[in-house]
Amino acid sequence: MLENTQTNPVKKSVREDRFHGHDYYQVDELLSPEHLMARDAVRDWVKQEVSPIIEDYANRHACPTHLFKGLGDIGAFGPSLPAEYGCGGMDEIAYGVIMQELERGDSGIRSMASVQGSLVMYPIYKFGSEAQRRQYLPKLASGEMIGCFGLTEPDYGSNPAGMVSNIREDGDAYILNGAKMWITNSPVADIAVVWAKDEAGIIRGMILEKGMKGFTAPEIHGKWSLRASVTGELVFEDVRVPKENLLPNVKGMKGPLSCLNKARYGIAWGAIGAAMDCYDSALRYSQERIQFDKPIGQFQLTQKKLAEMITEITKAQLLAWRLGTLANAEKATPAQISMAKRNNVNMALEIAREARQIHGGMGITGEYPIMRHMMNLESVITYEGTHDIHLLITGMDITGFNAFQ
Ligand code: TGC
Ligand code: FAD
Repeated sequence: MLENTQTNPVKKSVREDRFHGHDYYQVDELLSPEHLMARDAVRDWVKQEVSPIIEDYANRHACPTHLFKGLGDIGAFGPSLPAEYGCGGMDEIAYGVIMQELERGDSGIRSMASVQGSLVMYPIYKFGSEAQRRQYLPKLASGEMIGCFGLTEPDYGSNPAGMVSNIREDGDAYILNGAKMWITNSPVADIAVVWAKDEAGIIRGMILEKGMKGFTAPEIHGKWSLRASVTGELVFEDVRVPKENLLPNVKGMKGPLSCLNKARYGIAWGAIGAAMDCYDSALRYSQERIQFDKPIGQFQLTQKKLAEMITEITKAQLLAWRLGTLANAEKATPAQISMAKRNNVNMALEIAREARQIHGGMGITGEYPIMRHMMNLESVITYEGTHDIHLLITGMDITGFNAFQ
C-alpha cells in the first residue's frame, strides 16, 4: 500500500519550503550568468527569510517591515537603476527575475520592492533634481528609508487623470490638499511621491516627508488579500510642501504613467513566481497524495491540469523574457507591457485556482501556499491597472480607437 503524506492542518507548524524552479523550455539558457546569480540569490533569501514567517504574518494581517532592510541588502530596490546612487546597475531582465523570486515568496513582498524601486526611486531618478537623487536614492536603495506612491484617489482609480488633489503656490512652497486611497506602504513610509494638479490643472509630482504638518497616512484594515502588505490612505490638509520638493522634470499624466510601466513590467515577471509556487506544490502533492490506491497524479484529469499549468507558465516565461530584451533595448512599448501584465497575472490566478483543486481540502489551509497566492493575486489583477483596463490599452493599440473617451 502506498503511503499518504497528508499532515494535520490543525497542528501549528512552519511549512517546509520545498520549492524548486521549473524550466520546461530551457529558458535559463536565455539568461546570463548575472541573471542566474541574482535569481538564485533571491530564491535562497526568500527560502530563509520569507517562507518561514509569511504564513504567520498573512494570518495576522501584519506586514513584516523588518524585511525592508534585507530587501535592500539583496539589491531588490531599484536593481536596474544606476549604481552611482547606491542602486543595482543591472539590466531589466535581472530586475524581472528578482521580482519573480520575491513573488514566489509572496505578492506582498514583491509589492514592497516594486513600489519602492519602480514607483518611488524611479520617478526621483527620472524626474528629480540631482539634489533629490543624492538625498533620497541611496537611503531608499538600502532600505533605510521606506517610500510610497500616491496616485489613486477615492473617486479616481482607473481614471487617475480626474484626480482632485491639488496644489497652489504660496511663497516658497505649495499648499497641498486632497486624499489618496489604496496606497501600499503608506502607514510605514518615510516619504511619499504624490501626484496632484497645479492651479493650471497640470499634474505635478512631489516628495512629501512623514511629519509634515497636515499630512497623515491612516491604515486600511480588513483586507482578505495581500494581508502581509500594509495599505493605507494619504490625507493632505493644507500641507506646506517646499518648492524644492517638486519633481522638476515632468508635467502631466505621462509622469505617473511612466512609473507604472516600470512596475507593471515587474509584475509581469512577479506573477510567474506565484504561478510556479502553486504549480510546484500541486505537482508534488499529485505525486504524494494517494486516492483509490494510486497517486492522484496518475489520474488523467490531474495530468490535464498540471500539463496546462506548465504550458501556461512556459508561455508567460517566454513573454516576460522577450519583453525584458525589448526593455533592455528601450523598445518595450506601454501596450506591450500591458499585454504581459494582463496575461501573466491572469495566468497565475487561473493556476492558483487549479492548484487549489489538486490539493483538495488541504488546499484551503495555510499548510500550503496556494490560498494565500490566490487571494493576493486578486489584488494584483486589480492594481497597476485592472485586467480590463489593460485589455482596453491593447485594444486601443491595435485598432487605433480609444475606448476611454
Ligand atoms: P492619455 O490621455 O492616454 O495619456 C496622457 C499622457 O500620458 C502619456 N501616456 C503614457 N506615458 C507613459 N507611459 C504610459 N503607459 C502612458 N500612457 C499614456 C500619453 O502619451 C499622454 O502624453 P502627453 O505628452 O500627450 O500628455 O491618458 P488617460 O488619462 O486617458 O489614461 C489612460 C489610461 C486609462 C490607460 C490610464 O489612466 C491608466 O493606465 N489607468 C490605470 C490606472 C492605474 O494603473 N493605476 C495604478 C495606480 S498605482 C498602483 O496600483 C500601485 S500598486 C503597487 C504595488 O503594491 O505593487
Ligand atoms: P475602479 O476604477 O472603480 O474600477 C472598478 C471596475 O470598473 C474594474 O473592474 C474596472 O476594470 C472597471 N472599469 C473602470 N473603468 C472602465 C472602463 N473605462 N471600461 C471598462 N471597465 C472599466 N494605487 C496607488 O496609487 N498606489 C498604490 O501603492 C496602490 N496600491 C494598491 C494596493 C492594493 C492592495 C490595491 C487593491 C490597490 C492599490 N492601488 C494603489 C490602487 C489601484 O491601482 C486601483 O485599485 C486600481 O487602479 C483600480 O481602481 P479602483 O479600485 O478605483 O477601481
